[in-house]
Amino acid sequence: MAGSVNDVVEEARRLFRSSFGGLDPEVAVCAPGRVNLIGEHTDYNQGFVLPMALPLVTVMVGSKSSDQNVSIITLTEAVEDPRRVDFVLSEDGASLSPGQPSWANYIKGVLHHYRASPLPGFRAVVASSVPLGGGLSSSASLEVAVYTFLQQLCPDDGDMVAKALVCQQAEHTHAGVPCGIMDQFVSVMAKKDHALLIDCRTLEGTLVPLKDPKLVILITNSNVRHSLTGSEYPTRRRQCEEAAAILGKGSLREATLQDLEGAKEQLDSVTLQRAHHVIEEIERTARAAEALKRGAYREFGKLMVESHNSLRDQYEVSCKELDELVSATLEVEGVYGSRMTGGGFGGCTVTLLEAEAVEKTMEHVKERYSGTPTFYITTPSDGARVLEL
Ligand code: GAF
Repeated sequence: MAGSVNDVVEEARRLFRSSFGGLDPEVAVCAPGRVNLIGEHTDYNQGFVLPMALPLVTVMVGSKSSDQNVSIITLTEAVEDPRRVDFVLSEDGASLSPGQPSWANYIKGVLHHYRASPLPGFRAVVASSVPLGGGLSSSASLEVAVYTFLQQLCPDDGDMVAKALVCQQAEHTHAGVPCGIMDQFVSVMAKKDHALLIDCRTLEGTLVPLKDPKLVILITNSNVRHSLTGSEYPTRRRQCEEAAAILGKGSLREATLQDLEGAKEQLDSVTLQRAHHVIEEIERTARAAEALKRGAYREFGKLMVESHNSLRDQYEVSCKELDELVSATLEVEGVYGSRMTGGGFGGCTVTLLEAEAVEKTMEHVKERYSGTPTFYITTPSDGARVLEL
């Protein structure tokens, strides 16, 4: 995978030195992006999700300053200018309101909701190997990296669930995305060689071993992002809440297909479809985690395909490019399963396959896909951590 953690740190460190008077940063942290193996659009319905952290990370290096001044430079490609922001931490928090450039809002959001005080000023450089807008949680990895950085400057009580919740809150208030908890939770809690089954109702994570030299997890980036993303996500969330309310449930996690059948007359056909996906996907994810524990890859792969089809037909968050990638991938022998991953409308697919089949799968997909794919052969990695300098 392109850009090891060390490479990203070195790049950030060089820029820190050249931008801030030649001094070395005192703190370095990183937080990973994620790929979700199964359990899509279930987190904000209190259901199960099964993501794993990637070796792709957002890095933050920096040092405390003796005043309240904050200066942050980003090395992340494809964000809008300016690449540097400077502000003063004020008592009333005014400097932490969202504004331009938008990449800084994720950082301001975490500063705003941080769980300890008083926060000192600091200088920092942010750099990332997580592709921006690729559906691999570049934003959650930034939020969690910022929180981990602040923990070194002004320690909190170390509660990891609270940390994930603050990062989610930052995304809600400062990026305007009403996301669930999956991305931030896995970026905080993940462990190398494991996927993480998250119960989004109790906020408990269960590690599921995922290390087998005969197995590969392949991410394929469609390299498209449809502009629907912004409006469609909150719409889906609202439809789910409406369905749960009509069914008289606190969330769709509490609902069954029989409940849905019984309330058919009160639900419009679209809301019915959305709820159908969520109820089945929650159950499918629990079954998939069991299958993975048993090493039943074929069974797991079948559930991945069912998940994709349901996201395409019932939840309607796939797109032609993702469908093309999944279909082409499934044509290759040795592929257990493949599906879109993340919010949808572009971004990536995730595929579980025999290690021996990787080369021919990538060749085949390159040939069949109408766009230009990018591949990542990936392994489950650790969550956010402090790095030695
Ligand atoms: C995005 C959100 F940020 C997650 O919380 C989750 O809802 C996902 O879409 C869909 O499963 O990544």
